[in-house]
Amino acid sequence: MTSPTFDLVIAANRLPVDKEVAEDGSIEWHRSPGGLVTAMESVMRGREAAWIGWSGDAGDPPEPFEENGMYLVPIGLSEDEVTNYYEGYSNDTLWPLYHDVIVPATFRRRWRSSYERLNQRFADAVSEVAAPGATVWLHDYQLQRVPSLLRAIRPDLRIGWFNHIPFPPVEIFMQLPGRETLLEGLLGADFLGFQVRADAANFREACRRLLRAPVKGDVVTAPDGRRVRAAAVPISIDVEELRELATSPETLQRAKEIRAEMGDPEVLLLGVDRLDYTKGIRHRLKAYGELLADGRLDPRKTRLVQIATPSRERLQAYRVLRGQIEQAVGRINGDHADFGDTPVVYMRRSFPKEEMAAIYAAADVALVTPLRDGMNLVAKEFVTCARDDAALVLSEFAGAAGELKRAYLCNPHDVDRLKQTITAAIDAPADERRKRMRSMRRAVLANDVHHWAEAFLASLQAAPELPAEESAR
Ligand code: GDG
Repeated sequence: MTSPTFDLVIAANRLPVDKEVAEDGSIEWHRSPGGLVTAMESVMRGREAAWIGWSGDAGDPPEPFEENGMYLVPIGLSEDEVTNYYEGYSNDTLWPLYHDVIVPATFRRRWRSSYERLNQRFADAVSEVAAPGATVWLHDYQLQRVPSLLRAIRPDLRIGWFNHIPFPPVEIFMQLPGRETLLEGLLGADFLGFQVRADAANFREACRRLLRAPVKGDVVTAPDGRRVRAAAVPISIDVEELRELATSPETLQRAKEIRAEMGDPEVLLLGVDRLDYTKGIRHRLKAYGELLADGRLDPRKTRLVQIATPSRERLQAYRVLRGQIEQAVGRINGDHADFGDTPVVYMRRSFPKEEMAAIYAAADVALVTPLRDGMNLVAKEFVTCARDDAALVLSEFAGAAGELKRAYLCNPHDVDRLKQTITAAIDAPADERRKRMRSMRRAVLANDVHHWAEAFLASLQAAPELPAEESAR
């Protein structure tokens, strides 16, 4: 049977749905939580589109199916491929390497060949459902070989790729065995989108240094002579939808209850992260623990709510990190808790989005302190949901710092300064915090997720030239 074909094809490591097995054994698919799915929905609305991705289980993939008006094509991964392509090369080689080697990157030759095989499988699957001349939007570090593998079989396609994570400086990228292969893989695209300008510049510099590719402005000339544009298109959130949720009477009521359940603290600090070593959770806890020990914060009147969503739990680095975080939480509470007063409220699970909005609305100060982060959507979500006089402490190493310039910016490696920044945010006059919050809200509104998606597609259509709107600026 031949498959239907589409003018827009999206490929990402994961499908936009999660599998759930009902009590009677039947399979149901539910829309995955998370920004990418929301973002892409706005692009796909009213268009016929296909999405290629892994279902999340090892074994034979289910047949393609339709869900929510979208044609979904599952890619199968064997147990070995989950270990080698996904946990190995993607999450234990590329992820640490692209995040400033916060933990050392592991290099294994068999991971690399598995990555190549999977990227070929994705390219074949895209080719199968792409109509002649279709637009293809590839996502993220798991699929860096797909652009050139796809172009080799389908030169008619317009191919774009967006990187959700940072692209490292060439001195770090150079450590990667077979590094040229990835660069050549990406240069199969027409347009490459990055979170911030520095990432795009790092990529172009890597091409110049390691492939001797000519670079002019944003444009790299690939070894086959094609011109490929690499530029920043910062991702965002659905501001309108989230704002509506955050300002609903139910959410505001729930925000009050959350504070009351914690004994109406004077200062409610908040951290929301995947449990990942890039997020700086340990540094944040260290700073908070010291502020309590120094007597700068009163453990009876202060709470830090830390939500840590479980992530990549089979990888050693993540298991070690979890132990370290839980030890730090235990130590802080052991030193400072009292009956009814628990200075750190640590929750290692995820919450429905309604509850998340209420938690954002309840907090006084959000601590978004990653050691390195492509963008960090939590920062933008907080700004959208928070009270007018709440404050955001934000790491300079998050892509979001480029847009949220009025946050209380910090270097999370510098624990003393981090402590000062946290207390500055807590102590600032409400008026000052309001001014900053207004300015950050404007910044988030000016670039919401719809704007992001349109900007990416416009750049892809216009590549290698600038899209008309941008060149007019
Ligand atoms: C990668 C890049 C880039 C978290 N806990 C819960 C929950 N979340 C949601 C947040 C937010 C998302 O997960 C996390 O997004 P981040 O941007 O903070 O981080 P990564 O997962 O590392 O994402 C990052 C992003 O891709 C997009 O390009 O910004 O730099 O690393 O939306 O709200 N959502 C719900 N319950 C939870 O408990 N419902």
